[in-house]
Amino acid sequence: MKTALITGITGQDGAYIAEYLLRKGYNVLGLIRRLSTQNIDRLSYLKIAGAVKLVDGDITDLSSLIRILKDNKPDEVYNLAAQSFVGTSWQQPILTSSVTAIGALNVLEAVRLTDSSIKFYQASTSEMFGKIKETVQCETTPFHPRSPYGVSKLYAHWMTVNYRESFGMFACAGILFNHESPIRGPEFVTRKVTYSAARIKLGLQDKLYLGNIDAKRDWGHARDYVKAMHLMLQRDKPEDFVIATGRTTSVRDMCKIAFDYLGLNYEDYVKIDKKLFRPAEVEVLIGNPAKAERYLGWKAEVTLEEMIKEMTDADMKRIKGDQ
Ligand code: NAP
Ligand code: F7E
Repeated sequence: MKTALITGITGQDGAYIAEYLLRKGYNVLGLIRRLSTQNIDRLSYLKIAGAVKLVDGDITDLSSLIRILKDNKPDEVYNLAAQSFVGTSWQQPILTSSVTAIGALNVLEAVRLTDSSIKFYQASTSEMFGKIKETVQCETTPFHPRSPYGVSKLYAHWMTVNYRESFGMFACAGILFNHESPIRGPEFVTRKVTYSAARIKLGLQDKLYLGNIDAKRDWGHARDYVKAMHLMLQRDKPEDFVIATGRTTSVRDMCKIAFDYLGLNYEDYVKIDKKLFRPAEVEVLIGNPAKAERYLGWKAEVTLEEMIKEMTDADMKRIKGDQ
């Protein structure tokens, strides 16, 4: 039985990959930071809270990482922990860099110092492409991050490459484009839209305020994307992969999909709030997943329409449950 350590297990992807690895027969460990309230809602939502072993630590604390690796001897480490909200990264750039950039280096160092044969996955991101240099982005597209989050992720990405090249570690980065689900954080735009559309339908809200609705993203489903993380660590050779659907959609059109599903016209409810625009925007992203298709046999399965429907249904159910 293989053992996997997941940092960020309480987040969206951490919960889905834990579910996926448990189904594959893994012993799943999750790093959990000390908080004054318990934060396992996503694990409970997927009904796996009792099936994973939670271990205390923080990716900004190298000694806790070394202790966990020594005590538990995992075969694979998935570094998913981060301050992952782009908007907050301008408000808290130093915290974002400490966690998202240096935190990843701490995990790499802990692996190198403890047992450098442990396979390591880094959660890299399409935000590293930022002000895009090619219309469709792939593994060789040059980077130009546009936020403290993107810059921090680029540092972690290059450290992953560097540890692979310097120490021969099995370290890979998945460059994942946006992926969402019913357990996406409510601050991200898809979930903000599905949650608000459901509240509007139920008469609990009048308007939805958004920022730049002309921005375009390549949106997939988190449940599909975590499979690619695992596949990358099962190969003989560590390499980096773009994980995307190959389709891009504007925030405006994503709103239309969600409101149409509920029989509403989004133009009657969506209003623009200039305060929600970002200091520097990533206008458009669209990934080319050809390398992942060829070498991992991976392909996105869930369409944006199917995912928005699943998210909206889940939000409707939650809101009705709260009433
Ligand atoms: P998420 O829901 O925001 O989850 C982030 C996780 O990191 C949470 O479990 C959080 O714990 C944990 N964390 C934050 N600071 C920590 C610290 N100092 N020590 C230990 N854990 C800490 O993010 P996600 O959407 O699942 O994304 C997973 C990873 O993929 C992130 O690295 C993200 O940047 C990256 N990524 C995401 C996407 C996407 O579209 N979702 C695309 C590309 C890359 P708490 O619950 O305690 O806050
Ligand atoms: O914004 C625009 C916003 O916050 C998407 C993270 O998982 O994916 C995510 O980052 C777009 C942007 O995601 C609102 O300006 C308009 O252009 O949902 P988001 P993100 O910034 O793309 C990448 C791949 C990651 O790695 C990150 O960790 O939507 N937008 N109006 C808005 N966005 C938000 N959040 N809220 C609005 O009101």
